[in-house]
Amino acid sequence: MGNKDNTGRIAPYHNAAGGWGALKYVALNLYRERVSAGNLNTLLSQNQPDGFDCPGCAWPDRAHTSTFEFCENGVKAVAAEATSKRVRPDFFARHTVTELMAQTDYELEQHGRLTAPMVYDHASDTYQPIAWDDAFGLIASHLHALDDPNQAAFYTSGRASNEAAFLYQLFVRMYGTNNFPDCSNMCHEATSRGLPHTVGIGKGTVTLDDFELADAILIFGQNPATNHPRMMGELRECSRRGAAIVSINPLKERGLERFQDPQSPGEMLLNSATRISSMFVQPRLGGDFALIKAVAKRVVELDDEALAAGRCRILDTEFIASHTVGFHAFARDLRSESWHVLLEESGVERDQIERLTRVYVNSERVIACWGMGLTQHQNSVATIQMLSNLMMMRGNIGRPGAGLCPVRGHSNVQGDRTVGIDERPPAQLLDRLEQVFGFTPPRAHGLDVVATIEAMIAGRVKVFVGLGGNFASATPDTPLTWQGLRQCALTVHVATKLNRSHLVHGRDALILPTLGRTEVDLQQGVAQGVTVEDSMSMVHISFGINQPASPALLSEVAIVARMAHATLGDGQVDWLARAANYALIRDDIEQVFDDFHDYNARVAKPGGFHLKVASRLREWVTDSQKAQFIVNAVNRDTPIHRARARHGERLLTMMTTRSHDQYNTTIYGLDDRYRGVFGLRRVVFIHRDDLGMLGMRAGDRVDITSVWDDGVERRADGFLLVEYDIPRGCVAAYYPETNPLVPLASVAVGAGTPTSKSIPVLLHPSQGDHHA
Ligand SMILES: Nc1nc2c(c(=O)[nH]1)N[C@H]1C(S)=C(S)[C@@H](COP(=O)(O)OP(=O)(O)OC[C@H]3O[C@@H](n4cnc5c(=O)[nH]c(N)nc54)[C@H](O)[C@@H]3O)O[C@H]1N2
Ligand SMILES: Nc1nc2c(c(=O)[nH]1)N[C@H]1C(S)=C(S)[C@@H](COP(=O)(O)OP(=O)(O)OC[C@H]3O[C@@H](n4cnc5c(=O)[nH]c(N)nc54)[C@H](O)[C@@H]3O)O[C@H]1N2
Ligand SMILES: [Mo]
Repeated sequence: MGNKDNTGRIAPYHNAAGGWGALKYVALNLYRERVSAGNLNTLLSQNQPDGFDCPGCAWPDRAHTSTFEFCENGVKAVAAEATSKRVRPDFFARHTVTELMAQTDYELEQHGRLTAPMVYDHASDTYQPIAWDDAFGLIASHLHALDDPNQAAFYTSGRASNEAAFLYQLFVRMYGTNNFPDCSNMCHEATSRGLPHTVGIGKGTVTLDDFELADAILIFGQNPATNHPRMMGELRECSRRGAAIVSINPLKERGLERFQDPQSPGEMLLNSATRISSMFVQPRLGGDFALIKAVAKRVVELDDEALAAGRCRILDTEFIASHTVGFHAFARDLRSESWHVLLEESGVERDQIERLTRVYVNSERVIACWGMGLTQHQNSVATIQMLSNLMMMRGNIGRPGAGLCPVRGHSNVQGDRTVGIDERPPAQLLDRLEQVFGFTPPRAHGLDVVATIEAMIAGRVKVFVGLGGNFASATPDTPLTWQGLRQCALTVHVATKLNRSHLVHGRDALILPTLGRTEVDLQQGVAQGVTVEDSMSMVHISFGINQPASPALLSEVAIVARMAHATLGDGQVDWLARAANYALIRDDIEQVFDDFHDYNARVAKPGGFHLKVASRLREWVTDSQKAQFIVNAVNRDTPIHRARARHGERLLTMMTTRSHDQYNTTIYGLDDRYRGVFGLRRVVFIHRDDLGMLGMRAGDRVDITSVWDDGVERRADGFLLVEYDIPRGCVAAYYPETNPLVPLASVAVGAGTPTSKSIPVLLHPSQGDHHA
């Protein structure tokens, strides 16, 4: 992945997030992508009632019913799709795959939109054009040649629409497997697996309206100024009306301090800004479980005191009595928990815990938001359940202005799971598929992302199909993953842009270019809309408006339908009829999922509709029919603890995170404005005293190795040290460059998520010359 970016500049950022800086970068991106005048209009149709859903993030928007909402990183996502640059067959003729492998992810992205289906040719080491029918024929022949359908795996990235995802899961289950590795396995899986045990549903319980009523908003492990910029507008309003906003994050994210709203003429002209966080708590990486447990312990103690003094109770005793089970065991566990352990493991001082507890108990209505900072650790499931416990103690679930708010990433990652992309499908879903479509779906659970890679390496998975995404770069343990992909008999990628996964290929390989969400999707002369579900369970329809990047592109729905048709024929399902009219797929979805009743009629209304979330209504779909308090102990024997016992304080915990100029593995530019990094990506953020401890200085270059017990050397070389406000013992760097350091076997208990925010690492003075 090259080290060509090590020539940048480090300059701390002192302004508010957003503001003129955001506008400047928007202009820069539109220029870089050479977005044509016609396509510029696209930006005004983003998230409009009759426009398209922003392919950026899953944060909901009021604009689907009202006015244009401006978002710097939304513009970048749209510009990346609306670019006038093209990768045509002659580009592939001019560059061998080996040559392209030498380019960075940034360079690959810059070539523009894919225009024609391509097949890999061994003799020339190039991709060559192939007719669509021949491409589908090749897929079908590979799938037919397998001894067992479980030798194929079907990946989904969270941009796929409900229609594409539903058809895909139907095809794959009819073919005979539940192997659905999914980007969410690396993302909010701990939320989706953890919450059902406590509140019954693995989704958030709030809507945007709740933000107008909340007295406090706790933001755990999330960087909205970069990853969900539209959330900043909401936080700005909350802050202005006096709500407390607490950021719980090891990194002192500048973007969470102050925000200048590019949509507020007043703020822009006066160059003023709104303070966002009223309090900043910096736990050590992975310390949130202990921190939340400590706050819960204080809540019980304060309630004991209130009870003894005859004051108003701190616990919501009514909610606990009528809606929950397990409180007594939970409270007993909290009372016996050691303060020493909680302080040491959280890395947070006692008086900070006290202040955080006071904010929590003094607020009538609290919303807890969280992102990847909670989900990508070994103890993620337990952490999210502890947060749910804490919220339940004061009845902060299923009440106006209060609730759980997991903030999802990809714009339709939540919808994809809703409509059946699930390697562990509930029996109820399979029963319904069986009834409606008259086939026997496979019952055995399938492979998630990490298990798919393991199975490829072991030769048990031989065909890989990716509906979007960039599997080779997004996944952990890069050299091992690449070995697995290269051992495959066939790799297929449905994509809009060239990426690493197309170059790290199987014996046979296909690149199938597709329409983006911003583009008109005409089927038999009729424009088709696709539906998506945002992070707050709002479902709405999206219509593209730009001309397709190439006349040869097929929609994702069409690609899935024709792949299914070529493989299974049309005996049971008329695939091609569905590709010709997506409303038929929505009718199918309605038949399988009761909550989608009157689907076509309800998405036709501006703003769409809210999918029922039972926990929001205080209906608990758990075994006990109640919300369940869950006891979990602090784990003091994690890989990090064991590595530290071996290496002492030189052992650091590393998080991998996003810069301001990237969308996951897509690198738009080389700046991370709010963190003060310009023109480079290979950096490690580190505490000043850790620099001293290591005998190093800011500006030194280091090589990084990770510590794991399987004898494999994992390394990433040539990183610049940047002094930063981050707890001692913790460091941060960008993904995907650091993915070679994440051991494949290091996953969240109960969710299988790679622990990409707690990697045990050692830093070494750099050996090589990493300048280009
Ligand atoms: N522009 C842009 N938008 C995006 C994306 C993008 O790449 N670019 N990606 C999309 C996707 S798929 C997702 S999932 C989301 C990701 O959005 P986020 O959830 O914001 O993901 P990250 O950037 O990985 O950073 C998470 C934050 O968690 C903090 N953190 C790390 N470890 C810990 C910890 O142990 N405890 C706590 N409390 N905090 C911690 C980091 O300092 C960082 O501020 O954004 C989506 N939106
Ligand atoms: N170390 C580390 N690893 C991580 C993370 C981390 O924080 N740290 N985060 C994880 C998370 S949260 C996630 S969600 C995953 C992301 O994993 P993925 O979803 O697999 O990766 P992306 O980079 O979002 O995929 C980008 C590619 O999608 C294709 N694409 C874009 N738009 C479309 C479209 O409309 N249709 C189709 N078919 N293709 C399209 C383009 O070709 C582009 O190159 O990465 C995970 N990996
Ligand atoms: Mo994600």
